Amino acid sequence: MKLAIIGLGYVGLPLAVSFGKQKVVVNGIDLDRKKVKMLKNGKSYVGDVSNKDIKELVDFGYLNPMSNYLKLKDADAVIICVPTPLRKSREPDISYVLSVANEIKKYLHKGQIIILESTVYPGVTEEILLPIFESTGLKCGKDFYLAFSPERVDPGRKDYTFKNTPKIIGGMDNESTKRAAKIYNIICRSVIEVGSVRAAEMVKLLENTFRAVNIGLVNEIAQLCNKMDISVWEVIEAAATKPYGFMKFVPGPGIGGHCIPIDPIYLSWKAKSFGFTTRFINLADEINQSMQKYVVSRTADCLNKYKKAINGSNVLVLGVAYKKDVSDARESPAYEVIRLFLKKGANVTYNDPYISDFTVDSKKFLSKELKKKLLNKADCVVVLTDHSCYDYDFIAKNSKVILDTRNATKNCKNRKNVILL
Ligand code: SAJ
Repeated sequence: MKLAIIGLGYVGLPLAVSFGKQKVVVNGIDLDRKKVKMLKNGKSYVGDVSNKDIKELVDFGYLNPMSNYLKLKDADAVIICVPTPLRKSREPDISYVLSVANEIKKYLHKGQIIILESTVYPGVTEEILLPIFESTGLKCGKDFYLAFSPERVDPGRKDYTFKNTPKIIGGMDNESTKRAAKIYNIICRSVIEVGSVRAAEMVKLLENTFRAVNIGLVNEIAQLCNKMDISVWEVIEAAATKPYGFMKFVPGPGIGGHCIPIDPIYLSWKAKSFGFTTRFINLADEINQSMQKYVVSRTADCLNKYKKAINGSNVLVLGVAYKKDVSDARESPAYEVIRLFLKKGANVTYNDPYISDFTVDSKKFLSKELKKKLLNKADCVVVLTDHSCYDYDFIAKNSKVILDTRNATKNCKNRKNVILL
């Protein structure tokens, strides 16, 4: 089978590698020529994919990186993994999906199956992609096939892979569903067919809304516990001992990444067209976004202990990636936290071993080497991302005061100067 994967990012590249390892010839298409060049040189830019994997697959011809769509003409299957961000207005932006669909249409041929993996609101596959493809005169379910399959990639996670993570498939018709399932059976141990393409689109949104709402819940509880002088971290650890009926989520500076902060908004936006207000999603979004301001106010409390104001203080931020052990800063809460610190007159520096530079409102910061001097100079150290590679004993020993927003210092011997979110 000749497979084309469009969009070689955090989802598309690992997917291409998984198929390539099963000896499927994958034409990987990405408009970012820098990415294509790196792949051709056997280099990976995604943490979960090694250079060795890329080099071997490219050398053996199982992964052919390219920046044009010509190979679609002989692709049996096309999987779309392009970004679906939000616009500034916080409305869904499916422009990448649309432009790719209009390219696919030029090469659409009998027997081809198109599968959308990019997270969208229910209806995009049926109401937008289907008409584009059928405008060629080809009929879905007879001449070509169309399905949706939500991506379930969790960057940085090692225990769950494509193989052992069940894959949801929803096709426009039975034949489309069956053909899509056949493709994913090559790399996934379990393929779950749902009754419609809209159900499959909704599955992803429920999964990620579930996370956003539960993170919003613990973030609210964290703020309440602080007022009640209770350690929310201790309470969550204890609640997590319950072997059933509880799932652990932890507070933090807010939610980042290209999924959790965005996918629920796709759903709340679509719900409006049904005259429906998704109150849980809106409330979770409000609380999760309020955490950045909360981090800054807690930093003010820390500085207050030393009779200092944020204005004029040296604040060192540790970690700007959206979550630990990843090099991705998309939608990271660090942007708003640093923006607020700057607005209040703090002198901000940061360190993130995964992210060498970080721009906030056109002010470009470079990651400073984490030396004793840098820690000593800070009036307050704020741990925003709990990277595993940090030496938290070293940090605790050499900092005046630390606001730890992730309980990253939980194993430190001496935490007298640590204040938890
Ligand atoms: N976060 C918290 N508290 C938590 C869990 C997460 O504050 O208890 C924060 C993280 O720091 C991060 C954000 O929320 O800023 C999202 O974290 P996440 O663990 O949900 O990680 P993601 O965004 O990488 O979620 C990925 C998603 N997949 C992709 O990114 C391609 C999502 O589809 C998965 O549902 C999720 O992994 C997963 O299931 O772990």
